[in-house]
Amino acid sequence: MQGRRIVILTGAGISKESGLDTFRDPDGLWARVRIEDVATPEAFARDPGRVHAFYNHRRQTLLEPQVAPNAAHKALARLEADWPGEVLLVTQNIDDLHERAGSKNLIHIHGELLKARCLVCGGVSPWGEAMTRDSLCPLCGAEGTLRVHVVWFGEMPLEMDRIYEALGACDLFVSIGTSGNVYPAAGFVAEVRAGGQAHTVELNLEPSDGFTAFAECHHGPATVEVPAFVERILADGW
Ligand code: BV8
Repeated sequence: MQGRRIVILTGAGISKESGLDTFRDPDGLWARVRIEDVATPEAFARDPGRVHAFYNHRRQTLLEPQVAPNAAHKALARLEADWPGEVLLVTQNIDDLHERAGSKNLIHIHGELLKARCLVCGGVSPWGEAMTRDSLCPLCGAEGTLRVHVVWFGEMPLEMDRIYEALGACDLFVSIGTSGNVYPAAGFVAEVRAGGQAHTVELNLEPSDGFTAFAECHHGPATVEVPAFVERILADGW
């Protein structure tokens, strides 16, 4: 088992039991608002106030005291700490629950809710309060030029080169809490399989749209399936 490399992809399902909404569950975010109205550059250009309100509400929820990392987030941080090889965690989530659980080798492919990006200086800053059209950039002082630092539909996801390099070199790929709807992340398992040597696992509440692409699947809540899976591979590998 020495040195083998693991890549983990997580989606909104891993944060559900921490009290954060998913997107495509019956009670999810996209059941209440349309992607076209709040999660595209066109929506922001058309009605920035509406987009700010959508992310301000999610930021406020994330910062509530009862929203905390759950046993699945903590198990992944333990895996990174205890596994003898590299563990890279690629999350589609814009919350900070993986960081708060202790994960360090982490990529937010779709950005981060607790950061602001300035359209004038391009700088990215920590941002924990409501963002409005009057907000000032902490770096250049410009007014009304901030957007939340997330990747909207039609925008380039972050750190793709580093991710594809890790997918091509890994020995185990684990997909957790994602419906397999959004690309390019939904295509990562095919990328790994094209390399030929890695084992692929899905841990999800129910079979995702892409579950047949995985060599091994365990369906149930992340707080049950992820700790059990981490325990098993730390003890016996795969
Ligand atoms: C791109 C950030 C080019 C914001 C998000 C037209 C124009 C342009 C692009 C496209 C187009 N048509 C299609 C595309 C591609 C598009 C796409 O895939 N669209 C889909 C809808 C078809 N993709 C893009 O636009 C991407 N950019 O293509 O640029 C490119 C291409 C290749 C390489 C380089 C460049 C950008 C996509 C990013 C959009 N931003 N989020 C925000 O958060 O508001 S995406 C959004 O969906 C979230 O990030 C989320 O993470 C992501 C995926 O959703 P999931 O995480 O899977 O959540 P979901 O609710 O769907 O599923 C939850 C799962 O958990 C379920 O399966 C459920 O069963 C499970 N679950 C629930 N409870 C539990 C659980 N599991 C375990 N335990 C539980 N307790």
